Parts: sequence; C-alpha cells; structure tokens
Amino acid sequence: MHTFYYADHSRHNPGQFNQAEGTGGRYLYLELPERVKIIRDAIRAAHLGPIIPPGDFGIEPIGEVHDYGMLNLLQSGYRLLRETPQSPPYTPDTFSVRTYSKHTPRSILGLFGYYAFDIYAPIMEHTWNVAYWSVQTAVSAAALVLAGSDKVAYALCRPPGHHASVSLFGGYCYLNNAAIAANWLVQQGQRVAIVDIDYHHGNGTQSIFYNRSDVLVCSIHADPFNEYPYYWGYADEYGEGTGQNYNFNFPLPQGAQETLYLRTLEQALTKVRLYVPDVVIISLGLDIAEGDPEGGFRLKNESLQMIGAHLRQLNLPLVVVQEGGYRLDTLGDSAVSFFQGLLGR
Ligand code: SP5
Ligand code: ZN
Repeated sequence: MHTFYYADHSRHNPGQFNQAEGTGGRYLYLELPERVKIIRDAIRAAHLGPIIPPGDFGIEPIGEVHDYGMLNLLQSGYRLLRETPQSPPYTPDTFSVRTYSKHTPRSILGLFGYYAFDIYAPIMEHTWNVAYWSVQTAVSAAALVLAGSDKVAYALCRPPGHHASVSLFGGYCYLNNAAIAANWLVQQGQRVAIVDIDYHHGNGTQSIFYNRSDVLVCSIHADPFNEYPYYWGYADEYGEGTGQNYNFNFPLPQGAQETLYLRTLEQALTKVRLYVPDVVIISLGLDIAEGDPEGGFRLKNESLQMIGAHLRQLNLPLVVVQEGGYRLDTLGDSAVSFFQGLLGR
C-alpha cells in the first residue's frame, strides 16, 4: 500500500482555541493535527508500505465539484473576517436557511453563514491552503491506483471532507476530498463506487452525487435521527432523477457491534458488486472504533480488521480516504487493524 501524507497540515488547527477564554467551555474541537500524525507513525511502524507527499493536480479538480463562491470564501474569508469585530476562531453566527431565503449577501459574516451549515468548520489563516493539499492527497492516491502502480492507496487526508457538498461546508470539512477524487476518476473514464464507513453520514458526498449514476454512494453510519448530521442519512434517501437508486444509506443504532456491522457492510457491498465499479473509494472514519469521543459504536480492533477483510474481498482497486477518528490513544492501533484486514496481513 502507498500512503500519501501532506506534512504541513498542522498549520490548520482550530483546536488551538479549545482552552481559550470567552468560549464558555462550549468550544471543543477534536479534529486535531495529532490525529493523522499518530496514524502515519503507526502505518510506518507496522511497515505497511511507503509514505510519500502528494503531487499537485491544481485547482481544476476542485472547481469541477465545488461552487466558486464557496471556494472564494474559503480563500479570502480569513483576511476579511480579520477586519470585522469578530474574534477567532471565526465561525458564522447566523445561518442561511436556503429553502426560506435564496439571497446571497455580500457581508463576509453573511457569506460565511450562507456557505457553512454549522459552527464546526472555522476559517483559520491557513485553512484554504491545508484543505487544498488535503484534496491533492486524495487525488494523488486516486492517480496512483489509476496508473496501476498499486492496488491500494491511502490518502491520509486532513482536514476530512465527507460533510462538504457543492456549496456547503461544515463538520470539520471544507472540501470533499473523496468526492473530488471520485469525480476526477470519472473524468479519466472510470466507473466509481464510494463506500463511506465514517461514524457520521457523509451528507456532502451524498449530495454531490445525488443526481448522478456515474458514482454509486453507499454510507453506513449512526442513525441521523439521533446523531449528527441529523438531517441527512436516512434509509429512504435513494438518489433523484438519473441518480435514483445510486445512493444507499445504512443507518445503525448507537452501540452497534461487530455482528450487526458486518451484516450491514455485506448489504452495502452487495450494492457495490452489482454496480461493477472499476475503482472503489473508501471514506474511512475511524470514529467507528469503540470509545471514540465523537462516536458510539462498539467496534474493537478485531472488528476493524474484519471490516478491512470484507472490503478486500471486493478484489477491486481501492482508494482509502481518511475522514474522522478522534480517540488519540487508540487511533494508531485502529488504523493498523483496519489495514491489516484490508491488505490480508
Ligand atoms: C468528519 C467527521 O467525523 N466529522 C464529525 C463532525 C461531528 N461534529 C459534531 C460535534 C459535536 C461536538 N463534539 C463534542 C464531543 C462531545 N462528545
Ligand atoms: Zn465522523
């Protein structure tokens, strides 16, 4: 397996405000730089293959997926927010409810609340740059698999991406790394399926491909009826128009364990096999591991290894894109367990 890793991701760190005065103790940001450093070190220690920096595929693959107004906000937002009376970490205070108002204002705070759907994606000085390189990490992994250089490539992305849709971002995500890689692969003539196994529903990925049949999207996640992102990820969301029956959600109850999880994973993989993709992108959220502070499933290391082994059975080229996973003391072991299963070790 080849792992792609952009070393300078720590320049984006909203968690630096976790202990700050004036946040009323309400501000807790668990998407920390240590997450992917721990995973990288564990991948290295387990000798799972080379770890290399991403190449630069430019802005085009990003512009093919995301709205220009949103990209502009992410690029210039920090500079403009610094000129307001707001104090960092910069988050919106009012959110556009787009079914209620369709207007796009010019005020920087107005734009922020237009393009963000929650407070969990603050704009920092280096957010744009680090999110850009997170995308390049995913596209680099896709390109390596497309070239046939390896059967499995791992994009150790940070920040994650699966909550970001065409013109909305949130949930620690700014640009949808997995969706951009999938769309890029489609443009190279590939038939792509995405299997999202993050604890949270990949609402951004679902939304981007909701009207499309050229990317199959399957997501297994905590039931949004009582878990973030609340408004998407229900089992009756099958896609629309050309995309109808190319989106499948598998919500699970809190506390779900290995038996139920693997049975559900097989249902998702049945959809994938019927689709007959050339490449499968796995949105890997290690927040499915037991004890994750953002999670609620009870999956042990052996379960993660089994999940990897089931995905291996697809016998297809795999691009693994890192999403969530926040329990720092076990993150390395979780990742290695998953990849030992995926790589048949
Ligand atoms: C990529 C990903 O996993 N995003 C998850 C975003 C979920 N954010 C919800 C934040 C809720 C507040 N977190 C505090 C943890 C208390 N247990
Ligand atoms: Zn998650």
